[in-house]
Amino acid sequence: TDLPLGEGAVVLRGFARPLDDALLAALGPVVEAAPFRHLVTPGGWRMSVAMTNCGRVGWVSDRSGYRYDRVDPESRQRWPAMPAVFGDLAARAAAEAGFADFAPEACLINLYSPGARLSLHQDRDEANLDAPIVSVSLGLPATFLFGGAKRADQPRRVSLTHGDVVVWGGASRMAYHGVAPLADGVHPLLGRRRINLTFRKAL
Ligand code: MD5
Ligand code: FE
Repeated sequence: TDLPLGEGAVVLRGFARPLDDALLAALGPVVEAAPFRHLVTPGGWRMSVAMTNCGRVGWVSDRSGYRYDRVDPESRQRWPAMPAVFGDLAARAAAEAGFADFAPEACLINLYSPGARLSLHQDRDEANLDAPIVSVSLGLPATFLFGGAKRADQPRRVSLTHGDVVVWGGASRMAYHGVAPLADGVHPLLGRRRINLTFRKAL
């Protein structure tokens, strides 16, 4: 059941569900090599969402700005490789939404604990803005805030639950968006957590 969210965004409800065990198994060694950490924004705020990355480059933020970096600033090593099960899922989801040959270099992994939120922003640190972004929701449900081309556009509230995959293409690629503070709860597989995998053509 693919439902267009509008403006080029397609929700694939439960698309990742059959792979949830495999995704979590692959995530283990990734977070062992590159643990979740709370990044600091250029303005000096500690993000409530904890992040890590896998793939050829990873998204990082610090006092100097946002960037994609080949190296994890914590370990000073390259980010862990993107597990095949991650890349394959992202490519299949993109193809389902009409984007052939989606080969993301970057997978940002966002960890939400109860209360964690992502304020309204655009994703514009990527060199390639024509490619879609694919996001995979796991664990506790989140209220996603889907805005428009301008920050002032009133966002729509969309519930994203375990296994949902969204392909953000077309006009939605540059839409303002965020995540409302995560409501507490317990997910059978992930406990009191939401994990979002965000796949991007960054280079
Ligand atoms: C999340 N992460 O749920 C989201 C999933 C981020 C971020 O926003 O920057 O790490 S990606 C959602 C997204 C990407 C590009 C466009 C749009 C949404 N959109 O048009 O709403 O942790
Ligand atoms: Fe974003």
